[in-house]
Amino acid sequence: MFDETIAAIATPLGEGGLAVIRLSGENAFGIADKCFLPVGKSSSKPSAAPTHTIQFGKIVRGETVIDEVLLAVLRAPRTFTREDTVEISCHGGLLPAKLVLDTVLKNGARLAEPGEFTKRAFLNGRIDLAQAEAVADLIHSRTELALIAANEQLAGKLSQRVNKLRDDLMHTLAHVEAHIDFPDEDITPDTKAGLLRRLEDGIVFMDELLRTADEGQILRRGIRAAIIGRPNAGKSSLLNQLLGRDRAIVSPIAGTTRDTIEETANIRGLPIVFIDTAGLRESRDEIEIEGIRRSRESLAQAELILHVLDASEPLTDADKNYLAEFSEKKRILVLNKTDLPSKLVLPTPAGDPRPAICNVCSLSGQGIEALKDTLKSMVWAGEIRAEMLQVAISSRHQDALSRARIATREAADALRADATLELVAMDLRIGANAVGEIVGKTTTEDLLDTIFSSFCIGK
Ligand SMILES: Nc1nc2c(ncn2[C@@H]2O[C@H](COP(=O)(O)OP(=O)(O)O)[C@@H](O)[C@H]2O)c(=O)[nH]1
Ligand SMILES: [Mg+2]
Repeated sequence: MFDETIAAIATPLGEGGLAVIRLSGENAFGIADKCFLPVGKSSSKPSAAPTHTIQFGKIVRGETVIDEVLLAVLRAPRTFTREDTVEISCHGGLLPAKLVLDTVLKNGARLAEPGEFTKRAFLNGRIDLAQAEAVADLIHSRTELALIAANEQLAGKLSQRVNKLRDDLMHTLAHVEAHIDFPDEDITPDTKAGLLRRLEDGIVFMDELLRTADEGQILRRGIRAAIIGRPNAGKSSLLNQLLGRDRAIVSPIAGTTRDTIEETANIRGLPIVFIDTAGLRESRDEIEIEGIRRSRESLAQAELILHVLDASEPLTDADKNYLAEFSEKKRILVLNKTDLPSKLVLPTPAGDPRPAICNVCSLSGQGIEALKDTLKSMVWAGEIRAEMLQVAISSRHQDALSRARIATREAADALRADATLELVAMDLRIGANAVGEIVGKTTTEDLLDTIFSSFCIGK
């Protein structure tokens, strides 16, 4: 389908045991032939090798040997891109990988753009758009649950549902259009009822998919949880406990944390981005003031607040201010320093929703497991069900589905009100197109660019 043969380093840049250079396109074997020298009796030049075999040899540039490599020969169409593909495993230093890439480029390949291999897999019809996105989700997944969800989407679980939805809409559209073509035949009440039922079923189905958007968001992006509280309450100690390692500096000197620290932890399978904020107290110190400004900023974006209170001291005005200020947010009051005698008396918790309360000792880690359970249940209501992971939609899917839902609703209302069938048909077409965007049946070049440019080079 494409004239150009593309190439890229598919492994991360840096030093490692191996690096892989990938080539895909019509001329992949021709290019490989020019720079690969088979070594040993059982090796042959790429164009002569059977498909799905590995050849041992050297990458050469004229007389110069660049590296000793293993070269995989993969013939179309049983490849990731559905094109002839060569994968060269060379030594993992930055220079060998770069020189091998350089050599194949000099022999006629073009450097691949980010995500171009996956884009070709999509354009050549091997995977649809939702599956292509799942490849990126898989690479970026930060917890096992996110990985399972990405694999389900890659296997086509979401696509199957979306295709069925689109087929149903197209079917109804065809029916309506048939009546437009034969205006003498009115739609019988029975037919109309049948069409309406199908549209309402479609809307219910869209709602079911739309309900998975929060989970999809959590799995892909994580939940942002800000750790707040007055200086020395133990915020940084708590962050370190949640991460299971010393990330933030802990010290008895108030104002130690000046910058906001962000780290993702795997909490019961969910990626949660914890943000250790500088205390929000008034300050004259310029650096601290900037820290406080940033804290305020990340607080505005946080979906969840962990308010740390020092339980070994009575409530201060600063504590009270925090309690009042964040009463609208979803939050957990973390009563820290339970190893010391308790002096804290909490006022009857105000606000809605009521904050959850957890007792912890951030020095020993006592109570942290219970805090993780609370976090998990606040972030993800109910059990993590397998079918949820099958379809958890992304914000792009959510946007397309929401538009499809509006159009389908309007089509149904128009049909019910006996509006002209052209109007019904128009709404149905909008709806079907919006659904089609999810799997890439209807796309624009812009949309594809946006999606694939977020991929890494070599994928
Ligand atoms: N006894 C006791 N001390 C703690 C506990 N958590 C933190 N600290 C101490 O409280 C001080 C302030 O802790 P830090 O995490 O830096 O607080 P931050 O200013 O809120 O980030 C440090 O000296 C910690 O060792 C705890 O659970 N028990
Ligand atoms: Mg701190």
